[in-house]
Amino acid sequence: MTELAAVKAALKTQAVETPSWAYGNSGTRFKVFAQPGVPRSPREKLDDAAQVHAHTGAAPSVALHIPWDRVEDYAALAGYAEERGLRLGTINSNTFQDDDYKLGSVCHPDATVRRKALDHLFECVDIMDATGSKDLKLWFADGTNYPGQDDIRERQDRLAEALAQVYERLGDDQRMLLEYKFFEPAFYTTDVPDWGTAYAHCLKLGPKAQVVVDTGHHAPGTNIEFIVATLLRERKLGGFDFNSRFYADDDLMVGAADPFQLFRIMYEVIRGGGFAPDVAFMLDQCHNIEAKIPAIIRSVMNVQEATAKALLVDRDALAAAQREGDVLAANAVIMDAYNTDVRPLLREVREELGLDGDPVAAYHRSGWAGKIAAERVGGEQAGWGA
Ligand code: LRH
Ligand code: MN
Ligand code: MN
Repeated sequence: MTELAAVKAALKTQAVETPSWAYGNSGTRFKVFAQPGVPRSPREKLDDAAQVHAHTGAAPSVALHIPWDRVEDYAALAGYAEERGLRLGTINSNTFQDDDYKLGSVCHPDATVRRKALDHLFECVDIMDATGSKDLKLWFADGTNYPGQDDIRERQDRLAEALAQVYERLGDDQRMLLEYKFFEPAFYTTDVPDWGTAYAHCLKLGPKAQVVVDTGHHAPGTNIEFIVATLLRERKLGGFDFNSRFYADDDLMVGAADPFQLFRIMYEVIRGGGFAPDVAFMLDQCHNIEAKIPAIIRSVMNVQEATAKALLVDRDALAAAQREGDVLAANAVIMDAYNTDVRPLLREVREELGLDGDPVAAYHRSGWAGKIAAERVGGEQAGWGA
């Protein structure tokens, strides 16, 4: 196989999971701008996700968020997804929207609240059993706002206890992905603020516990690719929540704010052997002002473009320059790959898969946007937090 054929073959295997909540209405705490045609149910979210997959060929699974996607029969929902060429992916737990969770969930000082949170996590594993989902994503809004509010160390003990119980409940082919975030909604301490804390918990728990890197969850200037390289080296990188940020947890389209950073991350993924099914590439985004379905298509394409550039890095030339200590030559190898226009290559890849070379244009031509705007009138529109 020529080198270019190998790059194309790798690109054809890439799958990016899209989040159910990205299809629904979302906004900031200031305003949610409703859009016409937004899904009114988990099934309609899957209908939209099927459009993204149909035009990209690279988004075969959809992450659910419980309770936002609560349904009576999860196995039936999985069947509905399958009929549309999709599968249900990661189950995201939600222990942050009840009044009971004001002081935390699994780290709460009161054992009854901790129990309630734990029961929710068990329910999420039950849902995974019904849907065939492999991954449980855990993000906790737990933390404190004021020094002295609670005991930092004891909160870690409570967290460890809850995680251990969930770990016990996992089946052989199920994993838990622990997501960190340095602040928000808590502002003084966060109980899982960084990759080190997540890693320490996952290491104790065992191989089914892995760290998930949400690219929007770091302090400005953080070298995320270094974290990725380290976690992969320790076999503890479970996956990504991709999005991009200018300020804090902006949840904007991945690769929009800093495509160079996304490329650097993807290079470390490939370098570390993470371009494999056990590292989950997921989006965690909200499309507050832009049309949602084409924005998700664009996001998938942005991941593909960063990946194509990372695959094009001349690893032999890079290694040679690094061995010789030729700083400029090594950097030039990286920049040459980054500066390559990979859009024609990706167009070819899509056409070889029988798809339109331009997924956004194909979506606009399909008439889907007009169809859902006409059909989905009335009823509650699903959204972030609905
Ligand atoms: C937290 C987070 C986490 C949640 C999602 C809605 O900021 O990134 O992944 O589940 O947002
Ligand atoms: Mn996330
Ligand atoms: Mn987030």
